[in-house]
Amino acid sequence: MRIAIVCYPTFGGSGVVATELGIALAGRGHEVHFITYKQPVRLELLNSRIHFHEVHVPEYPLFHYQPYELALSSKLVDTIKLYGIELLHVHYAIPHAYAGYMAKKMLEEEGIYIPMITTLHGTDITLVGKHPFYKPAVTFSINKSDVVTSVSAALKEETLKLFNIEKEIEVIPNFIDITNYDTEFTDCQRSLMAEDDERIITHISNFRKVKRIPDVIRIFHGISKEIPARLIMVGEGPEKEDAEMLCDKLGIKNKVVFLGNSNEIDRILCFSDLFLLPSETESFGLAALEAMINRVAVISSNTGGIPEVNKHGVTGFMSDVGDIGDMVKNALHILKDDQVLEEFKQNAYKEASRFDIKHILPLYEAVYEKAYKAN
Ligand code: GMT
Repeated sequence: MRIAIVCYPTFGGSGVVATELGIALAGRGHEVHFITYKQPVRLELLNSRIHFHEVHVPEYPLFHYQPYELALSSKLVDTIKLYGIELLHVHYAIPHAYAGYMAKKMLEEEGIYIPMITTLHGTDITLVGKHPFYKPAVTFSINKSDVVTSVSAALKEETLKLFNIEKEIEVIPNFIDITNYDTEFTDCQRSLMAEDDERIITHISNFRKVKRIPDVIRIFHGISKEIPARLIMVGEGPEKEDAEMLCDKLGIKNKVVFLGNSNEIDRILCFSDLFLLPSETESFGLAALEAMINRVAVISSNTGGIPEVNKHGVTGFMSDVGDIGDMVKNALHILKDDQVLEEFKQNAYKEASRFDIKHILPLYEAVYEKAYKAN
């Protein structure tokens, strides 16, 4: 099949999932066209079945806001026609489903019918999408999609609760490719980051409010009062500066390293013992899954889709949002004993393998097939 994928090309989970999905689809013989404003961060183009088309938005001084949706829908129309694309898969409802629907309608005027799959990722529903300024457009574009998928059962429930949805929503969880982790890294350079007797705790996110970054720092503070430990913070975002200041205030500056954005998170996770994800809300928690497949135990909140990924008492522990004391207690239970830690690490890997791409890719191919036939 010739498939167009629209996503955010940045470090967010939705872009990562869309990119990895496209690469895997190309591996199965499909021709995949990424259409977005920048080359997605995890996209390597050394494959004749993967194409990238950049959306340009000309700057015009009269416009206070440059019309990206307009440029995207025009680019979709042109690319779909030029390459004979048969199916459009948009990741993240805002504004991709909206622009996709416009493209679909424009193409219909020319006798070209193309099915559109919309995948909901979380913040397009739980944070941004439900805002009254966006809600009518989001509801409309979800209902006008040919197939709607959501990355967790929790996100599906939330969508049905918040919006007036007439469409069936299919749950297709996020995934990882287990073949990349069959064997443990041999060049895992733990000594670069910590002393032998220190536990390594990691957090990876885009440092937005929803991630509760101060909780991450305070959980680590609690842990480091009891055992030797280091915290590695990976990512960039609006909460980063305050987090650096909080580390200074708590006197743990020399135990915390802020690495910024990284394309090599597996290299960091391979020597991590524990992953912290105390988010306010999380539709799935792809970062936790990536930690788990790297044999890292997870301490998280119990919100949204996280319970579908992190198994309480098995791969880590979950606590109520903001219950820092409970998170510290659980982290210490895992970290204080080598044998307990090893058990959690192995469980994390085993549970993560349920989300191997070989189980998930056929689910996407099945919805593509269904949408294509129904069109
Ligand atoms: O979590 C973020 O801030 C990024 C956001 C995104 O849209 O890229 O992530 C959402 O989608 C990911 C991939 O499906 C999920 O794993 C994240 O849980 C979800 N984030 C939230 O719901 C806050």
